[in-house]
Amino acid sequence: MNRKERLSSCRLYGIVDTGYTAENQLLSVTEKLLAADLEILQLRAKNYAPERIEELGSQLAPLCRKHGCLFIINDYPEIALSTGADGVHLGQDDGALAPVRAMLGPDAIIGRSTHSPEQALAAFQEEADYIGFGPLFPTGTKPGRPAIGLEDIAGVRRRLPEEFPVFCIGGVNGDTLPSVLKAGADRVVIVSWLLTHPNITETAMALRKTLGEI
Ligand code: 3NM
Repeated sequence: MNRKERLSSCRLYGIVDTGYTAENQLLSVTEKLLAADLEILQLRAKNYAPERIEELGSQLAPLCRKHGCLFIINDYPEIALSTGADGVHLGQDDGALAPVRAMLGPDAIIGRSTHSPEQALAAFQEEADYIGFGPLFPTGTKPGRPAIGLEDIAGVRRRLPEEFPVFCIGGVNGDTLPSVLKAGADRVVIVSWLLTHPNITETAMALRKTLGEI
C-alpha cells in the first residue's frame, strides 16, 4: 500500500507533543503508542528550534517506519524531507500548499489544520491529503483558540468526499469521544488525554477498536 492508501485507513491520529512529554520520554512514549499499532503519528514541538526538531524527528522516523506507522512532522516541510518523514502538517498561517507539494513530491502526505467549514473545503480544494477540524472543545493544547463545537462536523463530512480524511481534534478524550462520534466524526486526533494516560498502549488500542480501525 502506498502512503495515501495507508492514510485512508487511519482512524486514530496520535501526536507526541513536547508540551506534555518531556524530551527524555519522547522515545518511550512513542514506543508505547507504536505498541498499539498506531497507524499515524505526528511530532509536535512548538517553540523548539528547527535543529532540535530535526534531531528528534530523525530518531522517531525510523522507529515509526519499523512499526509501519506514518510519521508526520508539524510545521516544517524541509524537516519532513530531511528526516524521511511521510509528510508534514501545516496550520492556516503556513502559506499555500502548492510550493510544499512541489518540495515534498506527489507521494508525501500534507495535512492542514482547519477551524471552520469554509477552511475545511478550501484545504480540500488546495489538495491537502487530510485535514484536522477543530478545536471541537476548549483545549489546553491550543490555548486561546475558540472551540467550534460539534455542529459542523456532519455538514463538513457531507460536503467532502467520504474517502477524504477529516480528523476531528481538540478536547477529544474518553468522555467526549461518544458525542464526537455521534456528531458524525469517523476520525479523531487525541493528544493530551492519551499522552497523560497511565496506560497509553491499552488506551490507544481500545480507541482504535472503538473507531473501527481494528
Ligand atoms: N490543533 P488535545 S486543536 C494541536 O483545532 C491541535 O487545529 C487543533 O490536543 C486545531 O487532544 C489541537 O490535547 C490540540 O485537546 C489537540
